[in-house]
Amino acid sequence: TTHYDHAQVQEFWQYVWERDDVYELPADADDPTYVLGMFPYTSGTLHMGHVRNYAITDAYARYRRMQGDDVLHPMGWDAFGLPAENAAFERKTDPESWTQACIRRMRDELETMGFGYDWSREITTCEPEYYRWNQWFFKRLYEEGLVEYEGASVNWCPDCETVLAAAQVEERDGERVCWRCETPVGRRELDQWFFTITDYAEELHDGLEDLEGWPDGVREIQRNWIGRQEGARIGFEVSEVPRVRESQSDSRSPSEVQRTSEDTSNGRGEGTESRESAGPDTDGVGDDATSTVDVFSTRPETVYGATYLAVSPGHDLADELAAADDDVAAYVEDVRERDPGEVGFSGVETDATATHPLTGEELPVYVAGYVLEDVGTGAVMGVPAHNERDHAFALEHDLSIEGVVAPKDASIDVDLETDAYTGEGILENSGEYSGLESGTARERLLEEVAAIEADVTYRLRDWLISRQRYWGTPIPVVHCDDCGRVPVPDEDLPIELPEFVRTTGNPLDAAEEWKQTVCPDCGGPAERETDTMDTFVDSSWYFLRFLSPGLEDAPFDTELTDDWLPVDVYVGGEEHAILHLLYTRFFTKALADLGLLEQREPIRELKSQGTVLYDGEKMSSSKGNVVAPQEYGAETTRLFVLSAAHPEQDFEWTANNVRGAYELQQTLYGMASAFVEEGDTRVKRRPHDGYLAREIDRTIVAVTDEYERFRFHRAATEIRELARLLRRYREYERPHGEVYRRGLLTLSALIAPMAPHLGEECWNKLRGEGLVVEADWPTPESDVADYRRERRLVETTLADVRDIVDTAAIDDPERIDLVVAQDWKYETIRLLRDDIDESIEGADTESLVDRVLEA
Ligand code: ANZ
Ligand code: ZN
Repeated sequence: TTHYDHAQVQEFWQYVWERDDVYELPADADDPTYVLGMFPYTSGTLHMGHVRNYAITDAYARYRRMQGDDVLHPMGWDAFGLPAENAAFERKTDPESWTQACIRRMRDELETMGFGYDWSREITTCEPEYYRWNQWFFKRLYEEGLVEYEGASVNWCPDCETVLAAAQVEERDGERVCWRCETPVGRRELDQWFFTITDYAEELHDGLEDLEGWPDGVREIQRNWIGRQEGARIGFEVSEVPRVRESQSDSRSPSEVQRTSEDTSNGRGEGTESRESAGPDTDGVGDDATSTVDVFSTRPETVYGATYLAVSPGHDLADELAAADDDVAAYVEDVRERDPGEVGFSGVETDATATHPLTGEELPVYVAGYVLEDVGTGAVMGVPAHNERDHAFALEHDLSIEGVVAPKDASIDVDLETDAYTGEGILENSGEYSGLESGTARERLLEEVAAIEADVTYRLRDWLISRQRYWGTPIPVVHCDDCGRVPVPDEDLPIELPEFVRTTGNPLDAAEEWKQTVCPDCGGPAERETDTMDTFVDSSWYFLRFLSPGLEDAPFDTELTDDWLPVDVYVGGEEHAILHLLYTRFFTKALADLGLLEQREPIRELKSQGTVLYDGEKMSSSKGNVVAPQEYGAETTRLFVLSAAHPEQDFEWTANNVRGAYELQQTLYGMASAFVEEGDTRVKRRPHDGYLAREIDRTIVAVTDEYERFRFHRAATEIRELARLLRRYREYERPHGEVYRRGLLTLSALIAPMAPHLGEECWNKLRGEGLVVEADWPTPESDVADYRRERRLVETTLADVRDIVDTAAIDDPERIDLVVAQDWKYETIRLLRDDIDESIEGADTESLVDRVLEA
């Protein structure tokens, strides 16, 4: 039969592959090629985005395997997270059962698509064997000083009932919304756990430069997110800081007091400078009447234009001033509960004054909501003349505006009463620096003034990992009245989740029995931390676990990671540019500093795959425009998603294009079947068999090149062309048995990475034994080093012949057909080409055509 019955063919080969363990990494592999697709979130069913993602990694993994590499191509489940909790709530089940059901279904779907994974390495993040290592890492990071616990004004999603990391808040139509449910996000004041990713801001930024295997777009997004800014730190003496009353410090818990003396002005420091040196000198607060407040500025040369100092409501100075001044206290409290959008240019003047480091002038000190707690030092010098936000603040609070930079070009109109002038120019009203260009003044100020020091800050915030939800990794800490926060000893890990209870709020809070425990330090009563970890912790290191998934006494085998990392090729959706891909870089670096890894970057080559569209919109269940992957059979779907476009481009799902993929399968299958059944071949060689043989070689070289570059769509085009050529050859005459068979076998092998069932079926028909997944990648028989040049030659020759035919105005359509349509005669024509060229001028064209035809 010549009809390709995909269901039957799929089932059969999937059975054989599994029986023969063809995707299992050989035990003696010493440096396998690591091909990884971002593991799926266990949402319930596979969608077209997954299929595209995994078709890409699978095609590449299969290609590398046929090239002789040992290939590590594993799969697992990103199984923690809020959707499971919500689904469990709605369906009156529990997250565990729901998630396991999702996994069963999705694993089935992946297998139906014929993706070749080493299932012996499957990992599931919601299982204690996995998440115990999240707890273990938490403890190592904690010991290394990379974990902080602190009160912060944080993003809160009222719908998900949990806080969100900065990177999980998205801007949509000018509103700040939850990345998951798109609900507008509010603020909450809460004690939370953070990983201090900002300690790595510099390395995360600078390392992007060397990630040559990453798309420029992703690197740019990360660069912007990290937001490196060069500038200066300027110290202002602040005086008349009222004494902190004794009762104030008594009311704090010991841990809070300790934190204040350790931390920076802005709570969580930004940038690379040590925390201790940042912000006001808090030593002895309450005793001294003065302290230094550092501000960060990108334009230190405007320092003579500073007319006030402003600190954020979260700044330590704001705390101190609030303790003595009810107005300040009221403002701070009010503004920290408000959404950032509502804060505007509100502020409150304080009793303190700041001394200008150059003029000695006394400047008013404000607490102002527009000064952000975790940007720079959390304090600014207000330069209303040259900074738009300061200008707006000055207008609102009636502060003076003093111009110190004039545009070089005198024709530029500057009216500082209405607008700030933010450009560069010539300094004025700036003491000995007046008359200098801004750039020069900046350099000299940095050199000459002790209070002004070159500095770099980053926009990056620390990673808030606390979630007030059940379905995640319990944070391995207990709260003891006497000892404070105490990490759970390693030997008590994992701390497993208690049974799920349906309740509003955080189910862990309601799990009284689980919550009540004893303090590992003093043995007294203590409560477990009820926050769980952001699920992005799980995905930050899963690629390491795949190397030694069953390991019981360590998260991974360091001997293997040293040899096998980084991941050679990682493929996933472009939406992960910051969240997952930044966290995973951070984790790798932190683990390297813990001495657990040699590598400092996890991924050598990254491919971010584009979106599958339907009627111009992203295909997604929320839009109701989903084509189920199973609708067309594995082969058609895989071939189509790979041949439609370059992996990084979006493409449109249309029935018409899908048909193209379907027909290619039918053609190949039909040709292989007919060849085997009819056996009508020729033994004696004819000249054009040589051409065909070379076209087969040329296609091998071309397709190999395209696979190397992930251009599956172009590989498919080459395959299609060779198939067409073979078919025409077959239609025209009895084919040469050996050449034609090699052509068909080559096609089966070349298409196998993209359409493995079809490849297997044809290969089996033609050879009767062996598996194409385990076959060697085809190699050319002849030397086709410069196949492109040859191709061009053939094409121009064809064009010449067309010209000849045209000018000859031959009206015998059959003859014309013969000349222009029989591609396989190119070679013969090419041999004649020099002849034709020589005699073409003024020659009898009709006789030329005759000569061509005779040949
Ligand atoms: C004084 C100054 C004068 C500044 C001037 C700019 C221009 P942009 O402007 O986006 O590049 N800044 C520093 N820390 C801040 C904080 N915690 N919250 C809000 N604003 C803060 O960002 C750099 C500028 O943002 C800094 O340089 C500072 O204002 C302000 F003519 O300092 B500038
Ligand atoms: Zn939400």
